[in-house]
Amino acid sequence: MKRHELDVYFIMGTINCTGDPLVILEKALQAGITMFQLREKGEGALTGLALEQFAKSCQKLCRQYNVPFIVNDHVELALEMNADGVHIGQDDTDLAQIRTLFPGKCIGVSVHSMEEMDAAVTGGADYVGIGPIFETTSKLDAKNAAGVTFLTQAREAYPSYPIVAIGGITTGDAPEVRAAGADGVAVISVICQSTNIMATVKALKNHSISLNLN
Ligand code: TZP
Ligand code: MG
Repeated sequence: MKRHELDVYFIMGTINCTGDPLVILEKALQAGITMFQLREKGEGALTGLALEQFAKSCQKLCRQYNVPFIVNDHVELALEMNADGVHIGQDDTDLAQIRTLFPGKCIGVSVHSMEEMDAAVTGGADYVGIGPIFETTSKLDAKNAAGVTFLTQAREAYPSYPIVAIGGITTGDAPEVRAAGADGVAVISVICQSTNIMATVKALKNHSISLNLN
């Protein structure tokens, strides 16, 4: 994968949204998110057919905007609907198995230590997610906010490996997180709760990349 695809990585599930999730997703796509992850979990999350239908609607929107559609955890669903990739945590299906199931697809792994990072890289992950950088209310079982210490170490150890930072990131913190080594920011609430998604996504973007590309 290209590192700039991680620039503004929007993650969402229906329980993160007070308004219509598909309207929020489409606004985020129009505003220029570079990657999308469907993370449908927690109390009240969709399951079964309702989940499948919602996932298909999200995938269709992402295709319209040419943005990769990644599925969190639901490996079978991701396979069945030919998603662009999956994102897994340390407690999920083994990376080696996932790599075999998804040849050529994008696989993201959440890591919290150098040991986990080394294992993800050698196991064939396409990118890693590092966090939570700051306090978050979007993940009930999140570890304590870790700041940018490990993110900085990970970047030093892997100078050109795709890394996205996650957890409590707002428009104001994005530059600090990038300066510490992240290729991009993965966010839930700052977009889901935004009253101006266009402005929020623009503010989250890496302005030096956009300046170079335009
Ligand atoms: N993993 C670590 S923190 C987090 C996840 C999924 C939640 C990020 O959400 P928010 O609202 O951007 O803090
Ligand atoms: Mg998981």
